[in-house]
Amino acid sequence: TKNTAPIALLSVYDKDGLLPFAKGLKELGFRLLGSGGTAKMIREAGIEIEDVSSITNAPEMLGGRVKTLHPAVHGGILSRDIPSDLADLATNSISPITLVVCNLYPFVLQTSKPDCTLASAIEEIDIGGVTLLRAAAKNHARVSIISSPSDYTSILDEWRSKGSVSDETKRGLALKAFESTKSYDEAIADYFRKMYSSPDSEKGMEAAAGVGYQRLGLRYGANPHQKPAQAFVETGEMPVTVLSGSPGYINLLDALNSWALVKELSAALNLPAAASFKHVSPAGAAVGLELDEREKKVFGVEDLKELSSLACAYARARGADRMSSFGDFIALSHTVDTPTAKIISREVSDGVIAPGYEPEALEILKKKKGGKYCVLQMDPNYEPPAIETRQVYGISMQQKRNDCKIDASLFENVVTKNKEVPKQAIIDLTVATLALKYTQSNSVCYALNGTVIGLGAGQQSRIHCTRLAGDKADNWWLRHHPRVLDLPFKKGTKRADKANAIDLFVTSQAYAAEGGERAQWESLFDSVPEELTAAEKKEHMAQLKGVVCSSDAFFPFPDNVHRARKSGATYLAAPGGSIMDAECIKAADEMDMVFCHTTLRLFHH
Ligand code: 93A
Repeated sequence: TKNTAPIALLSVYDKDGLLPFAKGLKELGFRLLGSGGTAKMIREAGIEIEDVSSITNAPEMLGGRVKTLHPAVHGGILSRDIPSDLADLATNSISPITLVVCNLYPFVLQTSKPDCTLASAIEEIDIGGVTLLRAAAKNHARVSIISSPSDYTSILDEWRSKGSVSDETKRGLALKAFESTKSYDEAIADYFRKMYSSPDSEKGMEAAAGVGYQRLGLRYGANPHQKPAQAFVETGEMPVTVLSGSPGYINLLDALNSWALVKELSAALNLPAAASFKHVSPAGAAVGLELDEREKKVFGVEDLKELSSLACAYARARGADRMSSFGDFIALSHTVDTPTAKIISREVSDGVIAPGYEPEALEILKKKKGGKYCVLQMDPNYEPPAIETRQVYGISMQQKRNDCKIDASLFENVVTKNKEVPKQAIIDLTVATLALKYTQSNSVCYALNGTVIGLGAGQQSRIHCTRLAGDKADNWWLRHHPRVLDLPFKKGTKRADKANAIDLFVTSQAYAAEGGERAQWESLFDSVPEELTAAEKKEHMAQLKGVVCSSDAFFPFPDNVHRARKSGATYLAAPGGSIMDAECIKAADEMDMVFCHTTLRLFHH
C-alpha cells in the first residue's frame, strides 16, 4: 500500500492539535512525512511517520536552516498531473505530495521581546516553511495546503466523507496560505526597515544604506498617548524630507493633503499657490495674485516692501480666516523665497511643506519656534499610486485615489439664464473647488480674487456648511471696513491678539462680553472703538459682490442659494442630482446668479 498511499507532509512550529490530526490522517490511509521536531513528536505519540530525509536522502543541516528545501519535496509538491511532469517525477524517483501541513517560525513573537537580538530575530526567519506554503498554494489545483490548526478538523471531516478535498476548499486554503506569507514578509520588512535605518539627525529621518529614506519616525499619533507612530513607504524612497523639526502624525496628514492641493491649484491656474491647513482641512488657500493697498492691510502685510507672487499667495491663504490659521501647517507650490519666509516667520505656525527653499528663506524658517519649526521638502515629481489603502479598526480599505482634474472645463455646464462667467470667476471657482477636494466633508467654500474667503468643513448638514462658510466670508469682508482698518490698537499688540480682537469687533461679540473678558478686549486699544452698527455693516456688506460659492455635493434645498447670495455670491458651482435642482436653479435665476452644474462630487475623508 505504501506506494499508492497519498502523501501528507507535516512541518509545523505551532504543534497545537497536531497529534489528533496526524492520527486522523494516518487512519485515512495517508503516508506521513515530517520535518525533525514534527516527526519526532508524532512518532513519540505512537503514530507511524517517516522523516523528510527518507525521501530527500539528505539530512537536516546547518542547525535546522535546511530541513525541507529539496527537489524531492518541492518536485513532489509542484508537479501537475501532466505527462511531462509525471515523467520528470519518474526519472527522479519522486512521489507526488497530496497534502502539506505547515505553519511558520514565530518571527513576530520573537521580535516583540524586549531583549531580542538581531541574530535571534534572523534565526526566526522561516525559509523552508514559506517555500512549502507558497509551493503548495501555487499548485492548489492538486495540493491542499493547511496553514492553520483551526482547519484540521474540517479537513479530516471532508476527507472522511468525500475521500478528497474539494477544489473550492483547496482554493480557500491556498488564499489563506498566501495571506499568511504576505503578513509574515511584511513583519520582516518592517523589522529591518527599523533595524537597518540609521537616524539622520540633520534630516530627522531614517535611511537604509543604498535604499534612501523610507521611514519617518513620528513623535506620536493623533494624540500623545498613541505611541509608537511612524510613516513609511513600502517601495521606493520617501518623497518627503525633513529639513528641520520633527513632524507629528497630524502634521504629516496636513502636509500631504495641503501639498496635493497647492500642486494641483498651481498647475490648474499657472500661478504660485499656497494653503494654510488645520486639522486636515484648509483654513485658507489662494493663488499669488497681487494685493492692492487695502488687501495688504487686511492680510496683515502692509509693512512688507517686497512681496513675491508666492508671498502674495501665502498672505492671502493666511489672511482668509486668521483665527483658524493660528498654528497652521503651510503648503507652498514653489521654492520658498525670503519674502514668503518673512511672512511665515512672524505668524504662529507649526510647519511648512514646499518643493524647495532658498538658502536665506531656510535659515529664517529654521530659527522659528526655537529651532523646532517643522520644515519639509517635497519631491515635486512624486506621483502617488493609483490605489490608496488605509486601515480603520483593523479593516483595510482600498479605493482609487481621487485623481480627477479640476480646471475651467468643469464649469462649462451653466444651468441658469445668466450664463456669463468672467475669467476671474473661473479662477475663483477653481480655487474654491480645489480647496473642497481636500476638505473634510461636507464642505462649502466661498472665494474671491483667487482667495478662499470662507470655508465650512466637516459639517453633517449642507446648509450648516453654507452658513458657516458664509459667516466666515462676511467676517472677512467686514475686516475690509475702514473702521476695522483704522482700529486704534496699542503699540506692540501681538498679531494673534489683534486677530482675535478684530473677530470680536466685527461680530459684535466684544459688546456682549462683560467683566474681565470685556476689560481684556478694551485693554488692547488706545481708545475703545464704538460698535459697528447694523446699518454700517449692512451698507458695507452690500459692496461684497462677484463672490463664487462651490459645494462638494449637490444643494439639497434652495436655502443654500439664498444664504450664498447674502455673502455676495454671484457664481455657484455644485453637482446636480438633487430632486430640488429645479428649485435651486429657480432661486438662482430670481437673483440673476450664474449656476454651474459640475457632475463631480468631491467628498473627502
Ligand atoms: O529554517 S527553515 O527555514 N529551513 C527549512 O528548510 C524548513 N522547512 C520547514 N525552517 C523550515 N521549516 C519550518 O520548520 C516550518 O515552517 C516549521 O515552522 C518548522 C518545523 O520544524 P520542526 O518540524 O523541526 O519542529
